[in-house]
Amino acid sequence: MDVGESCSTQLIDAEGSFNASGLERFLGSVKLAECGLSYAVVSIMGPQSSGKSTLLNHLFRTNFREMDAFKGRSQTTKGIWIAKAVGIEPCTIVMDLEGTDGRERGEDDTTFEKQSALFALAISDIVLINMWCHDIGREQAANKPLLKTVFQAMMRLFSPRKTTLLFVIRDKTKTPLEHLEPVLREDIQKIWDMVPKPQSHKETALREFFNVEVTALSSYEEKEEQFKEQVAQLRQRFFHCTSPGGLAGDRHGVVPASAFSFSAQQIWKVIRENKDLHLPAHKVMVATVRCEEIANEKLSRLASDEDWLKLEEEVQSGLVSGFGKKLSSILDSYMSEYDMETVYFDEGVRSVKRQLLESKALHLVHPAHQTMLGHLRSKTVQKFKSSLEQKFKKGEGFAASVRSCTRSCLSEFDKGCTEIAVRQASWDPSKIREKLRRDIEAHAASIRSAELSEIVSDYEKQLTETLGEPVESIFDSAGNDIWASIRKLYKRETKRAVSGFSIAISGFELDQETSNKMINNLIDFARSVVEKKARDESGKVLMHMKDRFSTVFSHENDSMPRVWTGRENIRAITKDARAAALKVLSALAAIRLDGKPDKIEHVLSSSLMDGPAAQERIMQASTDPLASSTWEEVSPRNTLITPVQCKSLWRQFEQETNYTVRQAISAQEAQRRIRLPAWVFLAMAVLGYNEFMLILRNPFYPMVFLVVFLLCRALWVQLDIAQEFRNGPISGILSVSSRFLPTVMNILKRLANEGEKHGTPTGHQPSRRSSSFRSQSLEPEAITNSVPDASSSTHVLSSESGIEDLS
Ligand SMILES: Nc1nc2c(ncn2[C@@H]2O[C@H](COP(=O)(O)OP(=O)(O)OP(=O)(O)O)[C@@H](O)[C@H]2O)c(=O)[nH]1
Ligand SMILES: [Mg+2]
Repeated sequence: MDVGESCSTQLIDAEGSFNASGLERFLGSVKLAECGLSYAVVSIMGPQSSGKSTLLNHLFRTNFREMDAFKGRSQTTKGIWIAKAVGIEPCTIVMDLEGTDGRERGEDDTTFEKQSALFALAISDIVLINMWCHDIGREQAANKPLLKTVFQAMMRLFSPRKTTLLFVIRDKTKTPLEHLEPVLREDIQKIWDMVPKPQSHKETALREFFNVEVTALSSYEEKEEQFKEQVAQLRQRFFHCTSPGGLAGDRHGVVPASAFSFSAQQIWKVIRENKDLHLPAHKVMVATVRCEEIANEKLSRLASDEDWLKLEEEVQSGLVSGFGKKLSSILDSYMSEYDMETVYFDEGVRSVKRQLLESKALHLVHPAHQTMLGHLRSKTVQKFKSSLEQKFKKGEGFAASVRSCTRSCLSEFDKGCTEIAVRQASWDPSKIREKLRRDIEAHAASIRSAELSEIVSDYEKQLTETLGEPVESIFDSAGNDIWASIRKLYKRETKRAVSGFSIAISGFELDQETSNKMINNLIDFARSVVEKKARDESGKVLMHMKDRFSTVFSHENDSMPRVWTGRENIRAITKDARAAALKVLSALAAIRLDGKPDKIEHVLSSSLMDGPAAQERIMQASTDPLASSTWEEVSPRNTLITPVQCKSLWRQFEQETNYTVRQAISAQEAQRRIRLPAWVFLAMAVLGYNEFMLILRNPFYPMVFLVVFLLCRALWVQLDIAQEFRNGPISGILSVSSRFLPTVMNILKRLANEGEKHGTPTGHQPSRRSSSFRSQSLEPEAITNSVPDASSSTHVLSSESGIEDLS
């Protein structure tokens, strides 16, 4: 119930219920929370109907209910009422207590009296003790039990400060105050001495607990003017009473105004539970609770702060410039609000709660800071990637580029960390920095390995090109010492590649062991190229041998194709050709990159080239050097063709080349048959001289001779007599005789056709055909004298009639 400006409100009712909501409303309306420590609490105690409410209303211009003098003296104020003093600075809260010794509660029920006295002492700076003047010095005075109650209550309070007890003597008589006061103080001392005290306060003087002040007022009923005047004087003492030396000058242990409501509630709760009231502990408790409340309120306001929420959202999508400053200032504003609101609370408590608030607030914003660090880290990694690529492209050494980029990126990261750092926090970004360093190292390592792989593959490609085909060509040319040439090529190209490779990897500053390993790998690769090529060629060894055989067998020393005239020593030529082929077999039997001497050629030559004699030797020696799968002094790794394989290859080779040799022999024999000895020509000249002269003298004979010659020649060509007789005279005669007549007929028919055509306007045509006939008819002779290629073993001869014949 609010009444007027003083907002008089019942704080505790007669049953002892605390009106918390009423108090909150009251404090809100008087704006006590803004006062900090600058407020005073005054309460009044005294016998029932002793004019307490009347005094307070006059002193503080409050509106406490007073007894209506015309209705008799009965209890007016029940419980405890609270109001604000009007016109007094600082803010003064006035409490009007239920009178003591009231007949309404009965003589024995002093519980509420004691509880309210204790409550008033605990929360008031000044307690007015209202007493009748005529009670002073009286043994059975009404104020004695009251004082006893007050002092006993004080023993339970452990108050850290001195409360002012202002004794207000009502209805003062003509006896001056100077005489009354010593008597009153004596009365008070007597009661103090009588009050049982705890051992620690046995000798404690009253003044150590209270400031005792005494004042006297005239009767309000009888001398109202004087009463008002004296009250006005008394009122002056309440102005700025909280200043040092004032009635409420001792501010130790004052609860901050914002905690007044909570503190009062707690005190009343403790009093009702009949527990001792330890005010210092209570003060700490109040500070703890209030500071916690304030801190929680700040934290929840921070969590929903618009600036913070906006910042938090921005952080999700990338780096936010000025993050550290913005966040620090938001946090700062809430921390300083907390500081302001808790300034009057216990220093220890508020600083503990401040730390707690700060740590909770930092906990709230920490994820955003971490996200920022994450952005910073990924941005730095990207920066490192691009700057490394640029530097490397410019031709700076890889290791040097990595070093300088790492240095600059890490220093940029450190700068970024300083920018996003929150002033209130001491978050250590070293873990993220370490992660960043690992990211950078991992990227550098992956680029290093990719670049090195590319270099390796470039040089491997180069080696494949510079060794592969040249090695193949060496095998093809089948020179004198194939492996010496290969070794020379291998050494030259490997040396060149190794020196280029060493320069290319120097920028990576690899340790000696790694670079040596890579160089060795490259050398091994070069070796493997040669070995692979040798292996490939060894798979085609038979072809190489036949090629070589064919080259030697079918060509003269000057590489011209050999024409079998009948004078050649085919046996010797065959032997030479086979020896050359055996050399090829020997070369392809094993890899000889190390240049170690071996006996492969010797073994092959002695076992395969010496013919039956060798076979005989082998039979006698009981051990065939080629009946083995390994070569002496050659490792299996270097073996391309085993001795056993060589033997079977040689057998196959002989079979396939025998045909070529036979062809050569046949050609030679044919040549020999058609050549007449010289004496035949001499005999013919001597014996046929007369006939020859006869023919020369008669011009008809040469003409007939010419015609006969041409006919015979045409028959020779058409019947391919040389070819027919190649398979023996009998089969030749049979074949020629069966084809003789049709051929003659054919020739005559052609001649007739030619003659007919000769008579027509385009008669020059036959002569051309005839010359063509002649020129073509000479060709087969040359062809039949050449030897077919051993490798193909199939030779196609083209005759004038267009018939294809397999020889
Ligand atoms: N004799 C005398 N009577 C007074 C004085 N002041 C007030 N009264 C009268 O005493 C009666 C009680 O006044 P209240 O102010 O209600 O007294 P109270 O102590 O608040 O009474 P409770 O609240 O019931 O304990 C009223 O009739 C007043 O007129 C005074 O100075 N002298
Ligand atoms: Mg009253």
